[in-house]
Order: sequence, then C-alpha cells, then structure tokens
Amino acid sequence: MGLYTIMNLVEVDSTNSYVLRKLDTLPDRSVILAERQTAGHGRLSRKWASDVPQNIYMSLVLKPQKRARDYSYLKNLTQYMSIVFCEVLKNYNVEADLKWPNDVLIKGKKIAGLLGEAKFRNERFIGYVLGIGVNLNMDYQNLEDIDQPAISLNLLTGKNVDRDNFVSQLLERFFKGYPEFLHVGFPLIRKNYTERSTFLSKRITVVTFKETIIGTAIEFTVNGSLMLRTDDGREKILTVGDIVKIKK
Ligand code: BT5
Repeated sequence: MGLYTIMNLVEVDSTNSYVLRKLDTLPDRSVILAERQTAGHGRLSRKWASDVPQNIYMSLVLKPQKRARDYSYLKNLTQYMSIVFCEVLKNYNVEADLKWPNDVLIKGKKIAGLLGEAKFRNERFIGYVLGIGVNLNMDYQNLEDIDQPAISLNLLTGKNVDRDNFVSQLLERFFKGYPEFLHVGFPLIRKNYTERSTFLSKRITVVTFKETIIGTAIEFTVNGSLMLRTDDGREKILTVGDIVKIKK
C-alpha cells in the first residue's frame, strides 16, 4: 500500500529535528516537507544548505513493526531511498551515482543527501526518521556557497522542476516497495546499489570515527556494509564512514 500523509511547513529548523521532537505522536508514514530550513543538517552536525525554496527538505516518519529486536536494518532504509530517488531521476533522463553510505552524485557533484536517525527510549524503539534533501531548483550562485561540488536538477534538465510532482513520485515509489524492502532488506537493492557505486574496485580513503583507512573498495555485504581490502591484504567491513578520496 502506498499510503502516506504529507504536512507542509513554511519554515522549520530542520525537518529531521522536528520529527524527532514529535516522534511519539506522529503516526507511521507521516511526511514533513518544508519550504526552508534554518538549521538543516547532515551527519556530524554538518550543514545542509536549505535557504532556497522549491527544493526538497523532507523527513519521513517510519515505525516499522518487526518482531525481532535487531534494528541494524534501519540504516539500510536510506540506501533504499537513494535507489528509489535514482529511479525517479531516470524519469528526468538523469543517471546518478551513489557514494556510500548516503550521497547521490551526478558526475561527481552532489545532488542529494540522506540522513537517517533512530529514536529509542529505555531500549524501546520509538521510530525512525528518514530525511532527504534534494537540489531541484538552485542557481549556480546558490551552489557556489556549498563547500563541495554540488548540482541541481533544474540545471541538468534546463527547466524548473515541479517540486510537489517530484515528491509524489518519490513517495509513491518508496512506499510501494517499502513492505518488500522491510521483508527482504538490503539484498533487494544490492545489485542496483552496486551498479551505481562507481567507486567500487577503485582505491579509496575512508574516514570513520576511529581511523582513516586506505584500500580498494571490493563490494557491499548483504547488510549494505562496505568491504575494503587494505594494502596488507586484510579485509575490512565498514558500516559507517565518509569516503573522502577516490583515486581515478
Ligand atoms: C548529508 O549529510 O548529505 C545528509 C543531508 C540531509 C539533509 C536533509 S534535508 C531534510 C532533513 N532535515 C535535515 O536537517 N537534514 C535532512 P552529509 O553526508 O554529512 O553531507 C553534508 C555535506 O554536504 C556538507 O558538509 C556540504 O559539503 C554538502 N552540502 C550541504 N548542503 C548541500 C546541498 N544543498 N547540496 C549538495 N551538497 C550539500
């Protein structure tokens, strides 16, 4: 079933923060969409440029009912959304690459970022917030203010993009495949995710909380973790991290 409820906000600090504050009462499959965020953020308190309206600043409330008390699959929900997003982009004749774990790039320039945050209280699962920011209608000046190469869909298609139409396509597709994704997990998208991860088989540098690792990107495990082979021949499996360098 593709049912969901959208709430539109004119301005908010961050749609993810808003949802986290209200997660107890917001029903499953609520979607919060804002015109503007005053404190849009990525991981590790990094800023998400959110001043320009008619882009997507959106968070989904997800409260999956699973019997097993293993919540490791939650981190795969952003990966699933990134695949759904790439499929919608195809309708605009745009092909995107994925940069594990949560970036979507067009020819090396970032068009979208995803941020998943889970909330627990006394070990009880309250819910999961799946945030997505997409540049749909930015100009080059807006993009220059971002501290890494970025791009916006309108600059690729040559015309303004209807945000609400894009959002509908994204949400319809997301919720259509969502029950199956909950059931099957990352293996459902592993092939597609692998094909779009153009850094695989290249030498990359990954920064994690603990260390900086250089190695060859090998593949994704069935859990969506990244397997690397370091120069001394050891295999490393990473669940989070930032790919800071990809050797051509
Ligand atoms: C992300 O973080 O890419 C996740 C961004 C999630 C944003 C959404 S918007 C709705 C919801 N509410 C929120 O507050 N957040 C979510 P990360 O991997 O940490 O990347 C952050 C980096 O992306 C920044 O340090 C910049 O280099 C770059 N960046 C910032 N704004 C950008 C933009 N509009 N387009 C492309 N890149 C951007």
